[in-house]
Amino acid sequence: MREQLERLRQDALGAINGASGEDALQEVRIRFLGRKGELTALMKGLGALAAEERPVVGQLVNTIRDEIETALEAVLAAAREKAKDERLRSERIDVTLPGRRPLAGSKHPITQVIEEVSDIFAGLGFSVAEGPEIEHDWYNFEALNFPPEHPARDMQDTFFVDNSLLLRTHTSPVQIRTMLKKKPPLRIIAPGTVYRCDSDATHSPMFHQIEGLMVDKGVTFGDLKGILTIFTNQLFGQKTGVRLRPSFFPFTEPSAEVDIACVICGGKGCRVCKNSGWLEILGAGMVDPEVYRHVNYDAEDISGFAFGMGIERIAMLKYGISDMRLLFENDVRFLKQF
Ligand code: 2NL
Repeated sequence: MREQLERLRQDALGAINGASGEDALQEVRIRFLGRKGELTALMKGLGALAAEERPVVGQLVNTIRDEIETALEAVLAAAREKAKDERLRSERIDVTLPGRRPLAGSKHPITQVIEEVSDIFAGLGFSVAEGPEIEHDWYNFEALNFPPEHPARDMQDTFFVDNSLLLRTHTSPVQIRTMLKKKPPLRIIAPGTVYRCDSDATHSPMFHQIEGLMVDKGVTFGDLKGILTIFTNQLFGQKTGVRLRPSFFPFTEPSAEVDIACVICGGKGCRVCKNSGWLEILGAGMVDPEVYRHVNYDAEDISGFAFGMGIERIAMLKYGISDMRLLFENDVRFLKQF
């Protein structure tokens, strides 16, 4: 019996040292110490021993069980530790690696110009006004003193929805609506989308405009020139030259076209300014008394100026874009440059 116990001890310790991994060690435990294990089987032979031998061998069984148990625990703990180390190594995160940047969008250059122009005029006391893109003929043409047979009212130039509804051809109707709602003094700009029946390399049927309007007692052409000079200097740089040329619009009298010294050649003459040294960027003028009559303002009491500019043209000049169609294709490779 002692010999059998000694052999079992050797077998168990050998099996423990030869087992790799937790599962294999649990199997060793069951094989030797389990209820149907080898040590339990040997203990059944205790009864056959002489009475004086029994406690001695019993003691030996206990010692061997403890020894196997201790060896198992030690190897098991080492196996668990090793498994944990491997898991930590495989799951390790290098916190010094640069993070992955999420793809960020950017504002469309048209939106950027609208915001920049709006910010400049906000600094001059103007607030932003908005209105519908489908307009009544009266707000788009009649109130602005377009004569009934003016070519702009033609089907060839304007998208009509029906006899009297149309897609606004400028943002002036926003200012008409504002004047009908509010009394002077008034300082507003009206940015927005406008539509004209025109489509080629330099004209899009949908484009963007910002118009402005200032009405108060005693507003003069000098105020017009002063405000628009401050504006162009802020948008294109403090040293940008500005000039006014006489012009005509149905809704202003007198009217002027505002040029800036060419941003490309500085006034020497180049392809962009067609060798003139100047770029036209604004139309402006003193609001015609006929317009005041339509919105029930007293032209004897107040005066004011208005102006309008095309955003696409300003965006092209500011960012050096050579083809307007790039602004409408929405190719991300183009847009992400701004
Ligand atoms: C241009 C010229 C202009 C206006 C727009 C305006 C509006 C009202 C009354 C009088 Cl409600 N005038 N707007 C005035 C002068 C010029 O735009 O070249 N736009 C692209």
